[in-house]
Amino acid sequence: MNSFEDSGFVQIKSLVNDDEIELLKQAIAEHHSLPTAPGVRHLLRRSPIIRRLAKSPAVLGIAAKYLGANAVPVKAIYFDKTAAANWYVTWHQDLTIAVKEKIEVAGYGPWSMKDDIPHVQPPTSVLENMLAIRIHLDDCSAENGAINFIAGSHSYGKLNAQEICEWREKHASICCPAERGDAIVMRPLILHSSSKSLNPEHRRVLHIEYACVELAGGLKWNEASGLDSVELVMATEEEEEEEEEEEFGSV
Ligand SMILES: O=C(O)CCC(=O)C(=O)O
Repeated sequence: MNSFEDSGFVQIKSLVNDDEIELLKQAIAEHHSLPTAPGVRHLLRRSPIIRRLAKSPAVLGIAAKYLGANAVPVKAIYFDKTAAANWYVTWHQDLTIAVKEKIEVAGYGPWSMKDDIPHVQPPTSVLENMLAIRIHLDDCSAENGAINFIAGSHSYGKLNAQEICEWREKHASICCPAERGDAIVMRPLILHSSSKSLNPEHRRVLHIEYACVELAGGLKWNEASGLDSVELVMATEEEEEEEEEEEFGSV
């Protein structure tokens, strides 16, 4: 099971270089002041540098390769596992998306709130038209909580607890260590988990989600005003963006 479409994940070596990683770390640090906080949400809105990276030819090109030319970044979140913030992530699929405003629409639910932003489970067809690119800002071995996947599990829609148990019993999992600068591309519906980190090193990951479909009934992706209007989200910070464009030129 070698292709991304079959397995549901693929690793890309050396997507981001050392200079770019330093820039990303600085950009994230501006929003991550509490060492006990496991991460930062909504980084497309918060950071022009992250937006720039998400829309850069190298990174957006990967999303476009699998989702088509309509692929746009819809969410970016950063997390780290350290001695102060360390956790085990049980086997699950990524089923929720962040939207601008709660609107009851058939096929969308249940709803929840995270960081005061409405989140909802969209229909399977939306999740099937998404992927995430996880960019590693540190080396990440099995000991510091590398992500595990069950290959092929993304092709069976939303799985209930019983089905997840069956997948775990019948299929081997694959641990995906990564080096600093590597990326792992994954479908949100793939079963994945990760262990607590067993060493005190940082294990920083920037997780950027992409989609190639509009949402139904007037719902809007929280971090993009619409599939073809990501630029509008950025318009108020255009000048800031222009300054930083130079710095991220090669990504
Ligand atoms: O990076 C990890 O430890 C797992 C993250 C995860 O489970 C997720 O993004 O849904």
